Amino acid sequence: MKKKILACLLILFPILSLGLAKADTEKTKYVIASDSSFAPFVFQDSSNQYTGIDMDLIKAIAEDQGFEIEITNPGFDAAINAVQSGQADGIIAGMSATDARKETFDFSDSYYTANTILGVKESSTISSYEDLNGKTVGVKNGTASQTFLTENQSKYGYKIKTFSDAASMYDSLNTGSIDAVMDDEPVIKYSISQGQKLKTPIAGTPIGETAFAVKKGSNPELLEKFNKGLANLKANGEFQKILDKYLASDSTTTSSTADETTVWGLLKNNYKQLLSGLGITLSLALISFVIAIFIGIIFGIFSVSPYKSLRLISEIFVDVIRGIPLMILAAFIFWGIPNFIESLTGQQSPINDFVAGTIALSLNSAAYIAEIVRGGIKAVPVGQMEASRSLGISYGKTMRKIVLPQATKLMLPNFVNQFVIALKDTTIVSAIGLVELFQTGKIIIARNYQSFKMYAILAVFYLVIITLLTRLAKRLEKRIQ
Ligand code: ASN
Repeated sequence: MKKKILACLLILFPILSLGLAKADTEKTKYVIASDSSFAPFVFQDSSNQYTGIDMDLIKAIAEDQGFEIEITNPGFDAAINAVQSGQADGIIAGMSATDARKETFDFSDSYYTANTILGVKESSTISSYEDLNGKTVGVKNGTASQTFLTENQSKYGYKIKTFSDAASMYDSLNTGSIDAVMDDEPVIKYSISQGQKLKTPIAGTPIGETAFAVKKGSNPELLEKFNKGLANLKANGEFQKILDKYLASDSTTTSSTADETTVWGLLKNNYKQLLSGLGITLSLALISFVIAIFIGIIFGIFSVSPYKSLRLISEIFVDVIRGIPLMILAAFIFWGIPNFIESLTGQQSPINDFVAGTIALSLNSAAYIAEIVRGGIKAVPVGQMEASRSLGISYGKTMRKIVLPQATKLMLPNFVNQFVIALKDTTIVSAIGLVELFQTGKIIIARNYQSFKMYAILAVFYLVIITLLTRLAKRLEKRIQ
């Protein structure tokens, strides 16, 4: 067993460490993580740009204090993870400075005070927490609202359903699969002002001051700059202007446009974003598949090797990778490993989300390809190997010249199949915040709540791409055969 674990680490470590970037000690630019949809704090405007109080505020502070920022919007839970694992230097996402969070984050001075509040459909009869008995309340994972719900669950007897993003939560409320949602008061009120048919029957509960945060003990200078910048913006009136822009009753900022209610409108308004998501999806699938073929063939050949140790290595690789769900593998590589390295070395070692996604997909496909290769080689009658060896031809040469050419023909259809699976699996790695096609769709839905039409568009996109690529692969296959 010990041998197995050691061999497994030996296989995985060099592959995983490939994508790890060296941490910068001297920072010239800060990566700031945020929510993907939390209007009016952060949301996409009609031209698909992230905007909102938090976006304007951090940009104004960066300008005031003379530092550069790169903003990522993977969603609240993912943004929290990003800061904890060193992928990002700070988080600004309408985040409440709760006591529990103060254990792991250092917070800036407050720039807002928000309550958590219950939102129900306009037609709902729920008018008190007692009415929630037996009902299901939706909440975003990792939020202060979730803590509030968990703490009061036994008192009121509701069920809690957690969501990774606001779009799926509000969609579930609209479709009736949950009875209520718990979210920040300005957020629910803003969506009502944007035409969402919701109401807030119970007064909100304070959950803490809204503030910018860094990982406890990291980037103290960034926190200091934030505080100084905030004070300056408050003094010169800029901060109030930002608040008024999004919160004043005559505010003109909206998170959706009128013509996003038709399929044509959705396509017209979002085609650039969708194509860029598609580009990421295709790159992820293609690059990871090429790497997977390479690794898969090596392990596949190992699995039929006359040497026991090689067979063992291959067996461990296939068992370990096939035994871990892809989403966990991606999360482990993206958040887990940098976090582990930091705890060992004290140095932040963030890994790029595309690299992490590619490694996860490559390893996953490689395990299946190794099995395809093993099956293909095994399907070539053993007599051929024996006959060749009895003629004095070496094992390697027999493999290359006699067994592999025949096995390859048998494997080709399975390779095509595996590629289609890999392409579909790219949607799973969106969990680490990678904005591929599926995540792009979810971000668009978070803005306009057109889930039926948007998911239908996504389904057609995947269907067309997979059909085209399968046809192409079949043609290639015929040619090779
Ligand atoms: N207000 C939420 C929290 O602090 C943040 C969010 O949902 N973006 O948990």
